[in-house]
Amino acid sequence: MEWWKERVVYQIYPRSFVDTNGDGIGDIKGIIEKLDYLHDLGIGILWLSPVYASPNKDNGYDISDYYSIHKEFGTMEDMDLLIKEAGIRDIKIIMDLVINHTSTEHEWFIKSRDKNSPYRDYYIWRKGKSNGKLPNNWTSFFAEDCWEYDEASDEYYLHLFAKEQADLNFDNPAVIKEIKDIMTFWLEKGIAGFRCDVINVIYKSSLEDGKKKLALTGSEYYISKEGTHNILRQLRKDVLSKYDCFTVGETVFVTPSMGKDLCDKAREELDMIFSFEHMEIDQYFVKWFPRKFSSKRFAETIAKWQNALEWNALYFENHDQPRSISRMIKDSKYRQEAGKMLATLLLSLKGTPFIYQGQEIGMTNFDYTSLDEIMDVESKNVYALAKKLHLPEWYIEKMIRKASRDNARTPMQWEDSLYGGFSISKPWLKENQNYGLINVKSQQKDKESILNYYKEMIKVRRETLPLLEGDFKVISIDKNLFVFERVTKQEVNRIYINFSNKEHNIMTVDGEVIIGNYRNNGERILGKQTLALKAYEGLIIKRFKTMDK
Ligand code: ISL
Ligand code: CA
Repeated sequence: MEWWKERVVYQIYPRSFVDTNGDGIGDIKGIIEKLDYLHDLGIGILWLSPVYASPNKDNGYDISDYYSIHKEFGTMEDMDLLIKEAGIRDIKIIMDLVINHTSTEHEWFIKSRDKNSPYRDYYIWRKGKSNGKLPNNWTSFFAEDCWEYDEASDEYYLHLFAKEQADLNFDNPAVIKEIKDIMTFWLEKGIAGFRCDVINVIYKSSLEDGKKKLALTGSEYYISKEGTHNILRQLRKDVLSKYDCFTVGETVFVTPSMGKDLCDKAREELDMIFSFEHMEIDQYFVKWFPRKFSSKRFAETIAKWQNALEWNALYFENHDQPRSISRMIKDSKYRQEAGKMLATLLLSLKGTPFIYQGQEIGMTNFDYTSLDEIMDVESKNVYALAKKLHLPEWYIEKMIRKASRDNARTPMQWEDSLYGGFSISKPWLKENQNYGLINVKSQQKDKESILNYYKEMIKVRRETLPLLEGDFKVISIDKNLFVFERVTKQEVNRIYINFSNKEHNIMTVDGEVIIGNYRNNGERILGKQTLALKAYEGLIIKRFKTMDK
């Protein structure tokens, strides 16, 4: 089995992880300081959200130099030391590869403003329509149109995200060559692969007007086009295949069949993908139209993707999503049990699990008191748009509280001291006030904590073959219960997940408890019997050989 299938990944959002020099911004030295913590947790791979030079219009997802480290995060020496120190602890590092766009402060873009520069064609420049309108009717991911006017040449450039993030032109072989060089540079430094940002939208097959939609008008011309597949195969063949590394693609609006085309082994494109369908359970079409979270739909969606792909990238949280406990758990009284239940589920599915910083202690959504405390560019654009549409203030506030990306970006809560131990100064984004209740230090001391459960569950996953490589099989999905199995020729593990704050009776199988948030490991359950699953219980039972089907 490939090493990237066996290991558990931990995503670091460097800005909010640990600040060592007191400027209120997390840094690379801070990550080095916590390597022992991560090793102890059982982490085998780190994914760093972008640490490259960037004017930070989108917190590093707007890169101005792929070959240097953001000053606020430290130096290239710090980065080299991080790779080395992680290696000593057998932790591999993957970088965020953001290539759909660069910052408009990238040297390429600055030069490309000149019509006669060879860099002009690195980006997508177009004349406006003859009636004075934009080159097309596309809308961006961040609640704006997709074109920005440049007076000097009387043309517009395309940006699918913020206007300071200009889309690269992947019809230009020189751009692909640049990307290969960037990848090689980092792989030579010893990193172990890439998380490829919005990778399934990089190639635009046409710039015609799109069919008008509630969001992302024009997306039929760039979601998972053949051009993207070609580029992925090239990057694989010419660069990635020469290293012991892997890729995980962030792929927006993919269906299972598109997903298969992007990461099926035989196609030699990506190794796995982050799909989004299970993150859309509590929304209508776009996240700004919330609906009730349904654990049944959640389980069905997970099962659908488990069955569709050979190997999934498993995640319930990242730097763009609300915190899973705030989002999926109705009864906050059970925060601890529910946090462990979610850990049981995440780490027993088939695929490579990704844990986002703070998830392992059950951090919750941002508890800001005023919209002025929100920093994210997406939230700000949505606010402006909602205002323009005359939506009432209370409704805008409600939308942002529920879906803002800042929910997951508040500083990591290390201990019960000022600013949660993240920094000695006021953090760049306000800390969640519940750091006294939820922090690493107190959970390390508490045997029953979510943190210690994650640690144990990671160990169990590593040591239990069916959880690593077994087939996935649904047993039942109903309103609150998700029951499935992981099956190898030698062993069957059955997983029970209770998504409600009530007890539920189930018929068990004959077996032994591997792990659970209420029961002792090794406890035996003999003979088929009724068992009352407790509120938010997660339980894995190893079935005995004398199996009653
Ligand atoms: O969170 C989202 C909007 O509600 C997503 O659509 C998100 O923008 C999308 O998943 C792309 O995300 C990635 O690329 C963006 C960056 O802002 C995100 O942080 C990154 O994860 C542009 O680079
Ligand atoms: Ca700092």
